[in-house]
Amino acid sequence: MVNGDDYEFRVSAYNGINFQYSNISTKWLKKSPLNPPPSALPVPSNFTASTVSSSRVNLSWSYDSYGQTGFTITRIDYNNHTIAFFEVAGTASSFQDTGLIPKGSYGYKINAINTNCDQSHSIGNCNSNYSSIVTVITPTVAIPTAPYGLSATAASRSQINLSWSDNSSNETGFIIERAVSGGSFVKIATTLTNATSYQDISSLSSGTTYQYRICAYNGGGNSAYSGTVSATTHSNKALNKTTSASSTYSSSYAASKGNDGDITTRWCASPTTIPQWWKVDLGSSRTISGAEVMWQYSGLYKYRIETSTNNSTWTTRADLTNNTNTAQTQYQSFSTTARYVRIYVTAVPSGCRASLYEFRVFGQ
Ligand SMILES: [Ca+2]
Repeated sequence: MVNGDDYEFRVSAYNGINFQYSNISTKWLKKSPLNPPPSALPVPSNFTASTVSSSRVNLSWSYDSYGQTGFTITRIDYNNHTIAFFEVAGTASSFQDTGLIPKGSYGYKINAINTNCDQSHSIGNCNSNYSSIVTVITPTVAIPTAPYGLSATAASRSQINLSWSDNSSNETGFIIERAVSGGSFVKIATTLTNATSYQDISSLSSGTTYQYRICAYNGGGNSAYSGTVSATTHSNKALNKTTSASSTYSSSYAASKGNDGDITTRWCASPTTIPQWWKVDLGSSRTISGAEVMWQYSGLYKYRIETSTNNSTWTTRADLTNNTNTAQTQYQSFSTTARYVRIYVTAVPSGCRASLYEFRVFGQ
């Protein structure tokens, strides 16, 4: 006999002369489930619940592939009454329950289901038993409202300033997150209550675009994120731009060697006498946040960094004529808008000429 086929039966008595059939009785074989699970579905394991905020609980569990089509999750109250019911895909291993209230007491249980299983003719293995109930209590404090209006502005080659609007009255502070080139966001700082700005000076590279997002936080959890914004740190605007100098030792030490991006080539003045100067035309008016010189030697160079908008009137932006720093590379921070930048050398180490490997002007 074949599973599910119909069969008819009749009987008769006989004595070798006459016989007569009984009525026909139709019977069928009991159908097994159409797509029965290979065996009874086991109960999901490692079922845990953890509070994320005063309104959200994260659930997770472990399950291999047993032919399940989904899981049902039941939220229950402290009287073991079901107050919500969720069904998730058979491939899921986590679920976020939202819309909860602060200081709420919740319990959860889960089971695996197989909706392909023929329930009407089940041999009893369609769904697994329920897991044990796990319980949580959400934090007392309501999560803060998300900040808005986040903006990011590059202030220099190594600083980006953030500002935003505080939209919550119960935050402990704000969490600042940063990403580079579409990478993952990483928390870089937390602020105090009511903060509306932050200066990021943590290991930024020049000419690099950074993305930022922020959220408010308190004991109840984190708010939603603000929108994502980005800013690019100032880059070297002097690279390969037109240069000139007070004198040149030889064509091998031309003024253009001072901004060719090569730290093995340098400008060198002709005489050992000072003063000497080297300047660059940025090509157009630029917002400038600082300049960096890499001298030929570590030693005591004294100098001024000057800017001009017309190549004739010069304004001192950094006065190092009383310099005591003997580092080979020196960065000076200043803020202006100009097209021409000049380094005016007033003293060099004994026996040396005015000579620099690279001069960089950082701006937008
Ligand atoms: Ca060079």
